[in-house]
Amino acid sequence: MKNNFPKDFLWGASISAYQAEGAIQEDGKVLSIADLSTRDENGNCTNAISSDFYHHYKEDIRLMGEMGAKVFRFSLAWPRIMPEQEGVRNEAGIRFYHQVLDELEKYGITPVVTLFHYDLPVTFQERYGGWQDRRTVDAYMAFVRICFEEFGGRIHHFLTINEPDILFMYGGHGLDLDGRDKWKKDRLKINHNFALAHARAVNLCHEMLPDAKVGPVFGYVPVYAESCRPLDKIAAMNISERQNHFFQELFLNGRYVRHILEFYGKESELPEITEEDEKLLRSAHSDFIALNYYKSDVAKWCEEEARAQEMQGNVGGKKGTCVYPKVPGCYELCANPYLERTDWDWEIDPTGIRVMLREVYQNYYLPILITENGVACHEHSEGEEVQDDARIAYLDGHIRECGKAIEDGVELMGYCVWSFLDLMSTGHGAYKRYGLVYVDYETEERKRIPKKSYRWYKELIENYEV
Ligand code: BGP
Repeated sequence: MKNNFPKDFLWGASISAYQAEGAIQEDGKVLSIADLSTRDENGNCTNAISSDFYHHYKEDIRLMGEMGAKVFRFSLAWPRIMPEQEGVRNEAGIRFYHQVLDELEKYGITPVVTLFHYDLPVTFQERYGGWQDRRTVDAYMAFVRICFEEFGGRIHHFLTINEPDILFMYGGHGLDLDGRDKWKKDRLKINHNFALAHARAVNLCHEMLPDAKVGPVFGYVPVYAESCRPLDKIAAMNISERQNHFFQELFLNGRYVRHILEFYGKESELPEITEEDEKLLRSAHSDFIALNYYKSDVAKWCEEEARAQEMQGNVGGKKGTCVYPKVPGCYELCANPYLERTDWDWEIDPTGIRVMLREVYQNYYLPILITENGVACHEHSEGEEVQDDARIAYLDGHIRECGKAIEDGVELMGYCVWSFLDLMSTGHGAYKRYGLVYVDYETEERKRIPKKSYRWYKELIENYEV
């Protein structure tokens, strides 16, 4: 393989706090709305222990160090750091992250940190009613200020809000605790408040930490037209503008794409956008763009007279159970005959990551960090190494395409596998496994067993080092 990767390329892996830490009510941490939305059929929090990174971080970071990781992307849990009140710190939570940073330093691993990965504390949810209320933005900023004050000397890469675009498209993670209809009505307001929170965090970071870099995280899904029929191209543009471009313009250029705002405004209440908001949104200049990539979509034209169909994701991991959406007069999605799919019906498309990198780079010309890329599999181990050749093939294919994108001229800073270890999936439970390291959920001690892909990635990082 041709080595296009620069010497200082950030090879690494990702997790998020609520999906990996467990200890959800320990040492002063309160529940988050994401904790509430991940209950099993008996009503128990399935991420109560999860991979238990909270108690295993030393072992996990040692494994990361031994793998040769240069970067670790994780999130700081707001309900651990500022659980109850604006500005009131939970010292135990803060200490935990200092200890994580100590371990990372030991192995020379750079932290890249998400400030919000879905875990709004229930305390603030109850007080303000959630992200649809602007007071939640102020509360987030109080949390962000604590993070900058406390960790600013040790963390130099911050991410503001994880995947506002995917949150808008699919909801979940506690955003729809009051029902799907209510969330649908509120989602433009929620998104507007995410954008304000993002802009304020970017500006505060530049003000308090002039040497740090800060940016948004998008979950990008490139879209192909099903055929060269001109209307299929329009359909592909329609969905791509609605799920990708709309959010990038808002978060990166501070600009609402008006006709898409109006499109979504047909079923959601429009947010109040003051002149001050507009000024603020335009004033925030990100230093880099973080992108999460898993799959691509295919779109074709959907006739006006067709019946609308909501997307029904495959949550059970049984191939072929996903139902594609139809939006009459706009687009419909369909299967890609050229691509295999995962058991959760996500298209496996290495070229798509190159498409994404080029599309985003040519619009914004900012350095890009891949903060998530990986594949979920059904896996089981009785103590032996999991032979996850499918994951190796997936990662290998995607990394090769990243190399080609660099050749195409994209400034790519680094690449993080989702996920370093098995953890709670955002919508599909703990048994949708993504990790390079297997976690045995059946045993109390949550035994770690590096998979074959861990060994493979370690070798890759070694060989790529110039
Ligand atoms: C991204 C999220 C991650 C992660 C990933 C996989 O959208 O940022 O938190 O979970 O998707 O998704 P899932 O867990 O639903 O398979």
